Amino acid sequence: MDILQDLETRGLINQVTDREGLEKHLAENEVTLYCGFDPTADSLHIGHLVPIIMLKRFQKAGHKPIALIGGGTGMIGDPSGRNTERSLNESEVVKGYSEKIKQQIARILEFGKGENPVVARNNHDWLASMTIIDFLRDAGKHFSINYMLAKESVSARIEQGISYTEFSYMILQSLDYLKLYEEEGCTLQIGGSDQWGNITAGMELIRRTRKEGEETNVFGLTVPLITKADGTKFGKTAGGAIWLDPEKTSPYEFYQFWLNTDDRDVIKFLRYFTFISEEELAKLENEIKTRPEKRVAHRRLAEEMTRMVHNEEALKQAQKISASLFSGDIKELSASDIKQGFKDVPTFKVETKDIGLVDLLVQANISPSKRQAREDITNGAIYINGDRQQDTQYTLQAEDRIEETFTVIRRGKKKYFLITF
Ligand code: 545
Repeated sequence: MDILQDLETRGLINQVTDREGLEKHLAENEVTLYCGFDPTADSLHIGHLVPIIMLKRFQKAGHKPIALIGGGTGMIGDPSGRNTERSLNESEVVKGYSEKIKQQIARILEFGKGENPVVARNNHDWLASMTIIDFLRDAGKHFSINYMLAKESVSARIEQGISYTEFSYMILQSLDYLKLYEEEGCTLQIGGSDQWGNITAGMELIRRTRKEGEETNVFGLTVPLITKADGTKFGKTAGGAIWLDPEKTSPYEFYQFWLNTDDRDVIKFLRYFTFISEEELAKLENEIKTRPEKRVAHRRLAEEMTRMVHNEEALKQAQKISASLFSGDIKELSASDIKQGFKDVPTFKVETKDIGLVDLLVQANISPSKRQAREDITNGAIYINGDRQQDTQYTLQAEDRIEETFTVIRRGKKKYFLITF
């Protein structure tokens, strides 16, 4: 199947500048394409995944993707899709973010690996050294104010206000497309739907800088915004965004996020984020209909995503933690597993290691009073690291400290508490 057809079937095309022309172009050429990422934060989140994976789809289809890190544009800030002016970051900060984001994209796209490897570029390399005179003469002349004002990214901000800095952003992104067109033969730029204006501005600049009669064959394509069946925003949880950085969102939390996808969204997300064929998707869809309790499709989604963004080892760990927490049998968990799995569990630090269980339950707010604590213990509601403890005289032992660090107390079926020393 040709790549555009595949993208369409997956629902991955929002807008494309010339559908027929692009189809022909892709059929006849090894096309160089790019997508840009501005280092405006220290990590990407799952809202950035669709265009990254899209680059991989083109690579698999034999084309040549470039991941562009916006080390230059990240110093300015894209007004697209935002209703307020951004605050500027120091260049050292932008540099630090660039490195982190590049690493995250590298994990997914495996820079330099395989037949037609994905390459990374950084627009700081050409934008930072451009002089203001050249900018105004060579780029600015090709943009009429009317054209720029008509762009959604600008017109949406006229009332609120927009600085000259952000107003000029589209010219910088256009210069990138021109640069990559001239130096790498790049003829396709992709991005989220918020990037349509910037992408088409770049195409315009390429056309205007050609010699008389010179043909241009450049294209733009955007991916849709991800929507959810329940109408809430994709990728946001009570705890905030789902980050790609394992320090910000642990692989276990990441795995759980996908596992908890609404039944109605699972197949759509598998289509968007994985390379699973329509044939196999039909089987997974059937699983949801016939054996929903098995959660085969949910598991597959969580598995594919965790493996792609993190790695096999992180996936195995996330699965192990999930299984232990589900069954309540946590004996096999290491301190590192516990740190991930019990991140949101109430934590209490004890002063004395050999504290009596009753005192511990009260001090850690697990039971409201000593009387209740004793009752909880004798009733069999209290578990230490997964083992029921019914002795009210029990004192914590060295063996109760997992790797000298944690003790997990469970009250009843599901209430977990973490004790540190
Ligand atoms: C810069 C120079 C270019 C081409 C593109 C750019 C970046 C572009 C932009 N893109 C967004 C972005 O988000 C921050 C990521 C790191 C924290 O602002 N002007 O950089 C997002 N993009 C991916 C998708 C997007 C877009 O990276 O295009 O739509 C989100 O899905 O918002 O020459």
